[in-house]
Amino acid sequence: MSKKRVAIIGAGPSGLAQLRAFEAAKKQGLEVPEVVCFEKQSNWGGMWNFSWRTGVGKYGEPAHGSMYKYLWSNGPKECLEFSDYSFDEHFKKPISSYPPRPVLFDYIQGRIKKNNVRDYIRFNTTVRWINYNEDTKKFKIVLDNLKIDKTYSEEFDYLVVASGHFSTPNMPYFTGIEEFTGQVMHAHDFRGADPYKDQNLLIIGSSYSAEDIGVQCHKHGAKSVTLSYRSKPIGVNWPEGITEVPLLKYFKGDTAFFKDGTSQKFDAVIMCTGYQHKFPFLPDELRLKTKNNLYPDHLYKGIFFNDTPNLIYLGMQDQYYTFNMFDAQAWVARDFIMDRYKIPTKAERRLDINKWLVENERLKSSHDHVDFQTAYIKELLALSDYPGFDVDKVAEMFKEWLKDKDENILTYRDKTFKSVVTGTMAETHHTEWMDELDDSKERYLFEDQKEKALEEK
Ligand code: FAD
Ligand code: NA7
Repeated sequence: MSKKRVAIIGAGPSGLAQLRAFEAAKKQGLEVPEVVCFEKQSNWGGMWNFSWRTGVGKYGEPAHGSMYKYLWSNGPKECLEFSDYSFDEHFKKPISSYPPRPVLFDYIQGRIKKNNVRDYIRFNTTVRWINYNEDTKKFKIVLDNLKIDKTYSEEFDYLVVASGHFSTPNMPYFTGIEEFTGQVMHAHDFRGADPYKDQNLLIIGSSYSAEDIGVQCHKHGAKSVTLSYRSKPIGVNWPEGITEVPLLKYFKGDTAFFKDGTSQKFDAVIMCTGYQHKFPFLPDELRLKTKNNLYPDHLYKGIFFNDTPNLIYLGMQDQYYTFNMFDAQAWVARDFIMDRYKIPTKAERRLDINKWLVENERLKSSHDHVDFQTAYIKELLALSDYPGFDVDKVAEMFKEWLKDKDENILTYRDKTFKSVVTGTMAETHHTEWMDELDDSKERYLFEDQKEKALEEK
């Protein structure tokens, strides 16, 4: 009998987790299916693979990246640590709790390089379209090899969609915006704070992107940052130079008018208004339709598409937990594909989904959100042999992180946490975050040694 074939779309942290899950099974001596991962970019890492490009990539595909220069982890690294590949194993020394993007990218790559999975990835390959045949139970995938400009198709028994959901902007309209005299763009196209030095900047939105881009621009010399919220303000203790105002009503020339009757002139506007779950390669009946939330409907255990469970979605939730959640999901998906984990009937699956949806509706505070996702992770961990970790301790760290941000949004990244994987206490970074303008791996990892060597000379 020929081997089952599994297609994975995307070689970001979720797709790589899936590859790693199969490698782990192979190392245990189990026979694994044939796995092929399709990645439209020329390298792995998804969001963490920084690109200066905006608009389209080299081959005219929509640019995936939304990350920017000077991006530092927005939560403690101890909350996302792989439980089968610790920070200690990778860096060989304790590092701080909030590393910059290149350092986390290095960590992601470390685990994957240790397992020879690069061979399973077809880079520069876009998944263009998918059809599912109900009779043969196979997915026909139409692919574009971007480098040689060639379209072809292949058939698979399982499809894992790991294409991310923070890439297609949600871009609202505001009256008069077309006449605004400065630059208007979405956070997806933000590539660093430098252009906003000495500018008066308006940011629309009150979630992670608004908070972080606002703080980055303040740090790198914006004259003022004004955050405009729709539902509720972020409400932390903002430093002088950053203010929050209610929602923007309209623009007139370079002036923005807000709901509370105030107005102000601005040089630039950044819409930090979130992203759309967008799957242009999937037909209606296979497409996940959801807003960004902690439990998207139609996904049993947060991953199996209920109408067609051979279709698996990874990482589609709003995220407190990231890398370790993708791992926990990928391990369960692997066991289902390898017939080691059985799922109940469609009706039973629906009841289970509904239970989570009802619970999700009840959540009020950020602490409730953390507890909800923690319960979800625990459920996943019980279903596979992904190495367990102290999820309750991680939940405590998330709550500590929320408190730290409330107290001082400019210094929370100077705090340190203890790993639940190794017990190692993080180091204090050699430079306070507000004074650290260089986010390179070299400076982050080796600057203190360089300084010590100079002192000793
Ligand atoms: P992605 O990383 O988005 O990867 C998806 C991959 O799929 C990409 O490589 C893409 O090229 C590929 N792809 C998409 N469509 C196709 C197609 N049709 N054909 C072939 N390939 C395709 N998380 C944290 O833990 N800490 C942080 O500090 C943090 N900061 C963030 C900051 C920003 C600005 C953003 C946008 C996200 C941040 N995140 C952070 C969350 C981040 O999204 C996750 O950490 C992680 O990258 C999600 O992994 P993923 O594999 O699900 O998706
Ligand atoms: P989020 O977390 O989905 O937040 C989107 C924000 O945009 C949220 O504050 C919304 O306000 C706001 N929004 C959406 N539509 C509008 C309109 N029409 N007008 C005003 N405000 C609006 O996206 P982020 O980009 O912040 O974060 C995504 C990821 O990037 C995250 O995982 C980080 O790690 C980095 P609401 O509260 O709904 O009223």
